[in-house]
This record gives sequence, C-alpha cells and structure tokens, in this order.
Amino acid sequence: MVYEAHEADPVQGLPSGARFRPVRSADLAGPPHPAGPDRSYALTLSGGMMGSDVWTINGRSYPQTDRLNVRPGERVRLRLFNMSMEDHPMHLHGHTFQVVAVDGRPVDGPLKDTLTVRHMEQYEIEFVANNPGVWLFHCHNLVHMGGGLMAEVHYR
Ligand SMILES: [Cu+2]
Repeated sequence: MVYEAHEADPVQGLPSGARFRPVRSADLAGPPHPAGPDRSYALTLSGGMMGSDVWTINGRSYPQTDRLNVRPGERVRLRLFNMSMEDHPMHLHGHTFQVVAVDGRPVDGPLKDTLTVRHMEQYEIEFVANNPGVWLFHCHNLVHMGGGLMAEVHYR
C-alpha cells in the first residue's frame, strides 16, 4: 500500500530483494477454535444468473431473506457458501467475527468484520452476540446488496 504523495518514500523494514507472496483467506490454516457455537446458520449465496441483478441468501432476496435470530451471549456460527460466479465481501454490522473454518477445515482464524467469499468457497465464521439490536449482514458490493444479498440479525 502506498499513500498519495509518499510514492518516493523508501520501503522500511524489509530486506532489499524481499519478495511478496499474496495470500488469500483460503490459505489460512491452524488449530481449530476451541469453543463450539450455541447456534448455527447455513447461508448459501447465489444469484446473478444470466446477468441478472437478483442476488439471494438461501434462495431469497432481501427483504424476504430469513432473519438470523440470536440471543444475547450466544456464540453464533454462520457457514457461508458462495455458489454464484462473483465474489461477495460479506460484512456484519455491530460485531466482530472470527474465521473458524475454511472449506470445512477448522482454523483459529483472524477477527474481521468483512470477509470476501469467492466462487465456490465455504467459510465458517463465529461472532458473540454481545450488541443487542437489529443489524445488517450483507454483501458490500452495493449492486449485490441492492439486488437482495442482505439479511437482518435480530436479538430475541
Ligand atoms: Cu456480492
């Protein structure tokens, strides 16, 4: 990353000739997270068929998408599977989630609030329901969000 007007700054803290290998979230590996979830939802992301701008979660477009009901204090797991042809940077409002599995492989992954799920990738993420309210979980590609790739998290 290079900031505007700092293009000529020397690179700091790297040996000359250092090489970079870009990594994707799918490259994450590590031990499984020790805690299990109190509640799980499986969410299949789809849509965009034949160039349409209709996008779905479990076959429904917002506002018809199923609510993700949670109770305060629960650890909630979302299993995200992208069977559409486009990437979906999925963003959860009001919470931080942890990546706990990549394509079925358990990991004690990073904390994030947005995770890009690429074509045919599957991630499991967990968040602690510690911020009562109504929150959106949606694709941050605004065309996809506008096309229905969004759901509401509700506390009960
Ligand atoms: Cu999307």
